[in-house]
Amino acid sequence: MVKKINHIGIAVHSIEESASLYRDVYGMHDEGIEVVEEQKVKVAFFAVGESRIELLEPTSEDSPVAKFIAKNGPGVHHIAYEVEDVCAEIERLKGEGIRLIDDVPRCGAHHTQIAFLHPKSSGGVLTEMCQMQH
Ligand code: CMX
Repeated sequence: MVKKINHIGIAVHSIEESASLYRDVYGMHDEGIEVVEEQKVKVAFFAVGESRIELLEPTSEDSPVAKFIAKNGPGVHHIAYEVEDVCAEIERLKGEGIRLIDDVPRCGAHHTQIAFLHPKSSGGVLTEMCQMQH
């Protein structure tokens, strides 16, 4: 079952241009930038209590985030819930009849294992389950 909100993903054209709103205006702690090759995104994390805002900048035109921005413009892209065991969560969700994008977990930012649910199966909200690797 879900433990807490790990992060909220926000699609941006440019992390460089967007970061100052979160860092300087909102005063959030900047946790640095990482490229997640597998997801074709560059991500920047800003801490908010136990959770984070994750800015997502596409690294190629066929990135899911590039497609999202082309269709909707920049904005809230997904919500990520933290779980203890992402493989068990995938099986549990399948049993509930939920459509998964990832049947097997893949690598996310900050040493996480992640699996996305299809937004058509999660009330129009792209939803990620993520497991921290200890
Ligand atoms: N939130 C809500 N709905 C979304 C969405 C999003 N972020 N992205 C796409 N959709 C909707 C589209 O609006 C579309 O709906 P309609 O059929 O009503 O028009 C439908 O899902 C299909 O979207 P599409 O634009 O045709 O794009 P694809 O089918 O090629 O891909 C999706 C959609 C969700 C399967 C794909 O974007 C995906 O696999 N996403 C998960 C991976 C991802 O986003 N990775 C980046 C994050 C990295 C990280 O956090 O580490």
